[in-house]
Amino acid sequence: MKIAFIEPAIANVEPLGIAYLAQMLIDAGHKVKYFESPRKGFLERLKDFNPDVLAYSIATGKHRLCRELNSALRKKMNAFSIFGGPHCTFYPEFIESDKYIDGVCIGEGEFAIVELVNALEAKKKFTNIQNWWIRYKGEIYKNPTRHKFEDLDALPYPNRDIIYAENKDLSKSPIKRIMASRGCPYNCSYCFNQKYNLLYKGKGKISCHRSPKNIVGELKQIKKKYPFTFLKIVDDTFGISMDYDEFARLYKKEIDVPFLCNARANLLNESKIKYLKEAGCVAVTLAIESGNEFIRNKVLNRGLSYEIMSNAINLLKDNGLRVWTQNIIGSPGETFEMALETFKFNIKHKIDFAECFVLTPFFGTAVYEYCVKNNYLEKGTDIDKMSQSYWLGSCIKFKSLEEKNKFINFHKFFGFGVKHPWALSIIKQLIKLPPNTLFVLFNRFYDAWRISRVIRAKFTPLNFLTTVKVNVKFILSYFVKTDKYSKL
Ligand code: B12
Ligand code: SF4
Repeated sequence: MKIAFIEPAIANVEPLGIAYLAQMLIDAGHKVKYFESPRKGFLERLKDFNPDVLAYSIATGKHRLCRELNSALRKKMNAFSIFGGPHCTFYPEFIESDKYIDGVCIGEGEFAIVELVNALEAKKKFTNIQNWWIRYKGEIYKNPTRHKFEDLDALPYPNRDIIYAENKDLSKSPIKRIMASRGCPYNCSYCFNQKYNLLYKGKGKISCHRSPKNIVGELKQIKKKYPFTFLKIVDDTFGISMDYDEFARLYKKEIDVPFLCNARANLLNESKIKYLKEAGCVAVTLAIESGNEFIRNKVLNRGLSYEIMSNAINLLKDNGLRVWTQNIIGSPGETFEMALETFKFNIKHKIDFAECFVLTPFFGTAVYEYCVKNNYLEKGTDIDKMSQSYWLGSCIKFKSLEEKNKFINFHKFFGFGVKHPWALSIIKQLIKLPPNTLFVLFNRFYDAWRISRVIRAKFTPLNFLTTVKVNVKFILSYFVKTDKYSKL
């Protein structure tokens, strides 16, 4: 069968989920192509390929664009439309929102997609396949999830060729990304892992790690075809159950490219940090989320004390690693003074880059339930209106519109203010203005520049221009109106 994976925007990073599924389908004998819809000749190229299946990978927010695009396409072609990714895992009821959605995959997709496409090809019954909610002849069939696939080393490497064939800028990017593990055992209230773990309760290990040999094997393959000078390991919490010693040795010997990874403060210790450093790690992303104890541990359920976070940062810095923190403002019940505690925590610890998000209570998360229970959601909030971004707005109720705007604006100057604390009095005046595009652009470009300072990847002038181009297009994609596909 022919499967077309479709992205409604120009991707600024490789969609790894799609790349994993693509290789599984190719190994099962199917033809796979990847298309980005804003590209020239999108519709003609898609029609030429003549797909049997249209497939979309969606996070909440992006689901609207994909649904509109899919229904515009289905009015022009006969195909079976399937969707997967975090939005479907959180909210499989998405299938009910449009008659052109034929299947929604919950959780891991590798084996589920192959089983479905094989059944479609063989014209066999396909309404009873695990992980799928299927629409067929006016009925919706809801199937349970299968056992989690734990042996990640047994999966084929994700297929980047199909992604880079469509998005040449990504293939040339000096930064590449991999996923070394899946799953996280913590229960932070705003994160999808909590729901994911409930979904897979009794169906396999929560956290699965690839072996260092397998990770390095993939990187060697990428290096040969698509050379890179910097690596981002995008795992939620890198190395939870990894042999650090072996990873450091193999990575240094075979790859030797500087990298960045995410860590959790309570899991770091002197020995792990030494191994990371030895391997070539130059910076670590550490989620602080809130400097206020109540918001951090009662609302966001982080389970981290001030001391643990502080010690981890000091350890990283003492070992010469740069620290990139992640922070959340605008949590339910947070006052501006509480948000300032987060800001000051970052200043006190001289953080290299303080990334900030405005809390988005994704449907299905514990913080969403907390908001509903305590009446913190704006009237009219529903999953279809939820923003794709963590930074353009908020559906949390604040004591006034002015207060809400203050948070939205403070987010735009957070990273800058942490690096330049003298600017706080000016920032306090600026954030009284209505939120505007200028502030958004300032934030996006300042943050991009800070990130470049933290990772210090080697860019040729061409690399640099390409990266700027890719990111500008990505930022613009947030402003895309869904009705644009009616013109297709
Ligand atoms: C790297 C990453 C990014 C990267 C790249 C995203 C990408 N397109 O690949 C960047 C930085 C760009 C990014 C941006 C965002 N991200 Co992000 N991101 C991640 C992260 C850390 C890893 C994603 C990944 O590569 N996973 C590895 C692959 C193998 O897993 P996967 O994509 O889930 O795919 C598997 C299944 O979901 C399924 N599947 C996926 N697609 C499909 C499609 C079909 C047809 C089928 C059958 C199955 C299927 O099968 C795959 C293999 O098992 C996840 C957390 C996580 N642990 O997954 C968050 C995560 C996906 N991101 C999230 C969010 C919210 C965002 C943003 C909205 C944030 C923002 N405002 O900027 C944007 C939106 C991006 C977009 N337009 O979709 C949320 C999604 C929550 C939700 N309800 O949707 C997550 C889950 C983190 C969280 N907060 O809990 N993200
Ligand atoms: S530690 Fe990070 S990845 Fe794990 S549950 Fe918390 S927010 Fe999610």
